[in-house]
Amino acid sequence: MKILFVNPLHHPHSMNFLHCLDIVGVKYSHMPLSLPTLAAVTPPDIDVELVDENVDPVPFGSDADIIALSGSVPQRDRVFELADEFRKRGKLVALGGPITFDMPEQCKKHADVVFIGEGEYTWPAFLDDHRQGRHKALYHQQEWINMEDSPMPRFELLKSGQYASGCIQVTRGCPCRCDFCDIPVKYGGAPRSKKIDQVLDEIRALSRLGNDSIFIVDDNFAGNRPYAKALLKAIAALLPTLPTPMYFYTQATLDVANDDELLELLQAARVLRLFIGIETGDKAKLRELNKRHQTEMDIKAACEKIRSYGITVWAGIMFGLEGDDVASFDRQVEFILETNFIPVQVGLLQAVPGTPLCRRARETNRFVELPSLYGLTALSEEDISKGTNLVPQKMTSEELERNFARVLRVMFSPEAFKVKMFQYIGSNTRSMMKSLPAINLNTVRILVRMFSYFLFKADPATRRMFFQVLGYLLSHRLRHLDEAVFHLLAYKHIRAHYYKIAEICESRR
Ligand code: B12
Ligand code: SF4
Repeated sequence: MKILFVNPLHHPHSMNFLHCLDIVGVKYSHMPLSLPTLAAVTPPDIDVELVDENVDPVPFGSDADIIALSGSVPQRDRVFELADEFRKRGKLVALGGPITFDMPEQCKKHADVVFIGEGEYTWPAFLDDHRQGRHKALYHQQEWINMEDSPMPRFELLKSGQYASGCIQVTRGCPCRCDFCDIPVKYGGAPRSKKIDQVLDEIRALSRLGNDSIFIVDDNFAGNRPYAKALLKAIAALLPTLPTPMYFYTQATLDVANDDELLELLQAARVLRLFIGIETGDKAKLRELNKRHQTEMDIKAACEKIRSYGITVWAGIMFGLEGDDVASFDRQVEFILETNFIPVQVGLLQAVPGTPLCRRARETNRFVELPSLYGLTALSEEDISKGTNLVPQKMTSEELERNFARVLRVMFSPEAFKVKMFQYIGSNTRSMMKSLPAINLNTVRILVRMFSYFLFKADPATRRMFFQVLGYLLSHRLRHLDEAVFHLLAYKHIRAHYYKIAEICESRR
C-alpha cells in the first residue's frame, strides 16, 4: 500500500511572508507539521510520499492508493479542488486538519474519509480498519491525545532548504479563555506537552537538516510556566552543541513581561521574537474580550521590558471590536505607533465557530453566514469575501471596511515602518557582536538581493525609509543588525499584503 500526503497551496496571508521569499531564496515560510507527524505514525510497511504544494507541484499521476490531505479554512478552495481531482482519478481521499473542525459538512462532500481533531490515534486506527476492508467515513478524536505519543515528525520527507524556518510543536492547548479564540476549544484548556528530550531530538534533527531558525508553533508557549522554563534551560544547554547557530521564535501572552526569570531564559535560549496577541490598547475592550491576563498591565511598559531582553514583540492587533465606532480606528493607530512592537497580524474581529463570541453573535443575529466562513482579513488575499462575519454595532459595514483600509495604509506606510524601526533599534540593549548575522554565501546572496530591491525596485518613499533606517543603524553601532535586516525584508511582504487588503476593501465601496 502507498500513501501520498499532500499539503495544499497557501495564498499570501499576513504571516507567510510570500511577497519577500524571492529575496530570501526559498519557496515557503514555514514547514507543515501535520503530515510529517502522520507519516511518523504510519506503519513502516506502508510506502509514504509527501508533497507540499507550496514547494513542489502535486503529482496527479501518483500510483498511491490513498491521498491524505491536510488543510485549514483559508486553504479550502484548493483542498476541495485537489480532493475532487484525486477522487476523479479513482483514489481514496482522506482529509483532516483544522478545516474539518469548522467545515465538517463541506469536507464530507469532497473526501471519502474525514478526520476531526488530532490524528495521532485515529490515523493508524483508520489504516488498520482499511486493511481489513471496513474503514469508516468519519473518525473523530474526542479526547485530547497524550502529547508524548506524538512522535518526531518525519522532517526528512520535506525539502528543508525550501523553507525559511523549521517548525516544532511542543505543547497544545491554552489555559486562557479569550472570548474570540478557538484554541482552547480545538486543542483544550490545559497545555499538554512533549517530553523535553523529544523536543531536543526534534531541534537536533532540524539542525542536522540545515535549518538555522525554528518557529515553535505553540499557541501559548509559556502556558505551563515551569515546563517552559525547564525546556528553555535545556535548549540553552543544547545550543552550543549544534553544528551551526540556531534561533527561535514563538507565540506567548504579554504577561511573560512579569516574569524576569522567564525572560532571561528566553534570551539564553535565543528566542528572538515573540508573537503576542495584544489586540487593543483599550482596557475596557480587553475586559470584554476576556483577555484577563493583560487587563491590569501597562502594555507599553511590558513591550519595552520584553524588548530590553533583545526580544522583538510581534503583535496581533484587531480592529472592529464589539462596540467600536469610527473614532476607535484612530485611537488604535495611535496606540500602535507609540508602543514598541511590530504589528504583523492585523485584522478585523471574526466570530470563529465554537467560541463564546460566536455563540453571542448568533444569539443576537450579528453572525453572517459567509461562504468563506471567516471574512477577508482572517483569510488571505484571494478570499474576497466580506471584511468580517460579524455585523458591526456602531457603524455600517461600509464604514468599517473603509476605515480599516484607511488605517492599514497609514500603519504600513514607509513612514510608520520607519517609526517602528527607530523605536526598535533605539531601545535595544543587544550589542553589535550579538547582532551580527551568520555570514555565509547564503546571507551574502540575501543581502545583495535586498539592496538591489530597495535600490532599484522599491518606490521612492520606501527607498528613502530604507536609507534612513540604515543611517540610524549605523549611528547606533549596528545594534540589532540581524533583526533590522530581517524586518526590512519582512516589510516588503507586510506592506504588499496589507495594501492589497486595503485595495480589496476600497474596491467594494
Ligand atoms: C503554525 C501556524 C501557522 C503558520 C503556518 C504553518 C504552516 N506550516 O503552514 C503561519 C504563521 C504562517 C499561519 C498563518 C495563518 N494561520 Co495558522 N496556525 C498555525 C498553528 C499555530 C500551528 C499549526 C501546526 O503546525 N500545528 C501542529 C500540527 C501537528 O497540528 P495540526 O496541523 O492541527 O495537525 C493535527 C490535526 O489537525 C490532524 N490532522 C491535520 N491534517 C490531517 C490530515 C489527515 C489525513 C488526518 C488523519 C489528520 C490530520 O492531525 C495532526 C496531528 O494531531 C495553528 C494552531 C494550532 N495549534 O495548530 C494555527 C492555525 C492553523 N492557523 C489558523 C489561521 C486562521 C491562520 C491565519 C488565517 C491567520 C491570519 N489571520 O493570517 C493564517 C493563514 C494560514 C493558512 N493559509 O492556512 C487557524 C486555522 C483555523 C481553521 N479552522 O482553519 C489555526 C488552527 C489557529 C486557530 N486560531 O484556530 N499559521
Ligand atoms: S488568544 Fe492566545 S491567550 Fe487567548 S485563548 Fe487564544 S491562544 Fe490563549
